[in-house]
Order: sequence, then C-alpha cells, then structure tokens
Amino acid sequence: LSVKKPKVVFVLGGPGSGKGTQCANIVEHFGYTHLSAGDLLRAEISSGSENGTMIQNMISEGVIVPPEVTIKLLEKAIMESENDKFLIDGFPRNEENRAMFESVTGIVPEFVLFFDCSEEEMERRLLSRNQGRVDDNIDTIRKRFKVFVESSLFVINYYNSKGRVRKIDAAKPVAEVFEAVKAVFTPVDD
Ligand code: UP5
Ligand code: MG
Repeated sequence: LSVKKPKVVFVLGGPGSGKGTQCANIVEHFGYTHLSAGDLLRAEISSGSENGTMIQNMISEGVIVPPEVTIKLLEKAIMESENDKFLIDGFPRNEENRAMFESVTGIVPEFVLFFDCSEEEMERRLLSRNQGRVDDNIDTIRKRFKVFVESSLFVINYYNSKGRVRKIDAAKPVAEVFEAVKAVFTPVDD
C-alpha cells in the first residue's frame, strides 16, 4: 500500500443503521468500491480459512475480531482492486482497529460518514432482515449494541474531534437518507 495511495471514506454507524444499503447507492452514483469488513469476514468463514471458526464464534457473540485479521482482508481487497477510492464499511470498530489500520497502511480517511439511528429502529430493522445472519437474533443484537456504544462510538468521537465526521440522520426512509448522503459526497467528488 505504500505505492498505492487510495482515497478512503469510513462508513460507520450502529448495527442496522443502513451502512450496507447506503454504500450500494454511493457505489452507483459516485464510483467508489464498497468494502464491508463484516462481509469480508463472513466470506473468510465460507472459504473455510484457518481463522474461520474463530471469526464465526466472535461474530455470533457480537464481539470485535482481532484487528490484524480484518486489516489483512481490507489490505488485500484494496490491493486487488483497480479502483483508487473505497468505502470501508463497519471498520474501524474500536481504537485499536483505528490505530493499527493507520500505522499499517498509512491511510487516513478523507472523512467519516456516520449513520445516526436509534436502537429501537435498528433493532426493528435487524429483526426483520431475514437474511440468515447468525448475529440477527435478539441476544446477539443486544450485545452488538453494547459493543457499539462501549467501543465503536469512541472512534466516531475521535474523528469528530478532528472535524472529519459527516453525521447523517439514518432513521429516515432509504431515499431520504441517500439525499443527505449525496450532499456530503457531491462537493468533495469533483
Ligand atoms: N434498512 C436499511 N436502511 C433503512 C432505512 N433507511 N429505513 C428502513 N429500513 C432500512 O440495513 C439493515 C436492514 O435495514 C436491512 O434489511 C435494510 O434493508 C434495512 P443494512 O444496510 O444492512 O445495515 P448495516 O448498517 O449494514 O447493518 P449490519 O447488520 O451489517 O451492521 P453491523 O455493523 O452490525 O454488521 P457488520 O457486518 O459490519 O459486522 C458484523 C460483525 O462482524 C460484528 O458484530 C463483529 O463481530 C464483526 N466485525 C469485526 O469484528 N470487525 C470489523 O471490522 C467488522 C465486523
Ligand atoms: Mg452491513
């Protein structure tokens, strides 16, 4: 990654806040490549990698996988892509993730898109998603909320103190959320 200097936007927000949904819209309109850390980890489980069982157990408990595992997957995806601009969705999830990604890759995000949504609404969405995710059950959802509040919000506050957070009201319908997202991307994406 030392030669390739990609442009990165971190897309953060609680479980079910709509990160994946809005990233798909951003890809279509603004030509980014979408890298969901959760999707990369789930692909690692399906591929039968040696870390698969560990990742599976951690996702089922809603806890954060060791950063070297996630960072390796993100680096590989960036290197293998022809694109030079990426949405990194659902990462970094804690201060250790953030610091290690920055030191290993040398990449600092252009900005952080933060999808702000109430737990009530996120819980409703996750319970009706029905895509067979092992972590979409009420027990794990509660654990995911707890990890988000106790660890992931720190990262958002960190970037906010640097003036890099673009906060979006994510409780609205998908199309309205995307209108707000567009307004964030349009000026920086000349
Ligand atoms: N939906 C979306 N937007 C809506 C809207 N505006 N109005 C009404 N409905 C809306 O959306 C969720 C559901 O809501 C969908 O059915 C959608 O149609 C609907 P989605 O876009 O999927 O939300 P998203 O924020 O992407 O939710 P997701 O469940 O993916 O978020 P998480 O952050 O919980 O999941 P992630 O895949 O990132 O991580 C899963 C686990 O992997 C973590 O808990 C952790 O164990 C592990 N992980 C790590 O350890 N490290 C990492 O770096 C990343 C993940
Ligand atoms: Mg997602």
